Amino acid sequence: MIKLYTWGTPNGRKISIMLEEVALPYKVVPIDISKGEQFEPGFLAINPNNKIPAIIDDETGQSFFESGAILLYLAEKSGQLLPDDANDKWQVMQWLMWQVAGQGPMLGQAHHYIHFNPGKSEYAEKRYLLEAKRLYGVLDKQLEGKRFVATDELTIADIAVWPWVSRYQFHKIDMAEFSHVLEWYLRLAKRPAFQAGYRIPDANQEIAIP
Ligand SMILES: N[C@@H](CCC(=O)N[C@@H](CS)C(=O)NCC(=O)O)C(=O)O
Repeated sequence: MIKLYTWGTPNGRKISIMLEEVALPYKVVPIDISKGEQFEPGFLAINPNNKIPAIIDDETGQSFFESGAILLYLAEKSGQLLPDDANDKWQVMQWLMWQVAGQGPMLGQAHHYIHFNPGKSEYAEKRYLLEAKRLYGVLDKQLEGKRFVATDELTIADIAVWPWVSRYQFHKIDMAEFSHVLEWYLRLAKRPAFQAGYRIPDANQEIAIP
């Protein structure tokens, strides 16, 4: 059994969607980051970086933090969503790193300045809006003529990128401008595992549809 420490945010949803896709049994432990539960000592023992998501694998007693590392761990454990073929595997790694080092952090900053604190810094709003558009442009080009981000099949790269795109309204992206991203986003939104994983830990959350 995997214990998943999470909240209803893009990084948290990466892992609940992954667990649903690979059908590994898991138990959800909600960590309400709006109440500061990520700073409690019990959670610090699991993630010294005080952020969700984190997991404990009851089979081994090991705990892991950082969504990219957790996706890799679960792919290896389940034998799914990370191809064996070296070329394909490194395509997945490349787009996974693009997500964890670029798309996620930049869109996260866009949310802070554009969605949660508009009017605080004109410079930051412009900077992160421009960067969000640039990143959508990169993803749109990558998805042209392709069904999935990294290879011909669904992989952990899609699972990493999609939950951040699902917050397109927070970073004020008009999805109509990125038709390949839009087609991919809507297609994955129909998958039962994406729908179930999106509703963790709050069953009332609905996927935004442009
Ligand atoms: N690099 C980390 C980022 C995790 C992260 O930023 N989590 C956010 C929610 S999406 C969080 O826990 N925020 C609480 C805080 O910053 O105090 C990962 O990919 O797991």
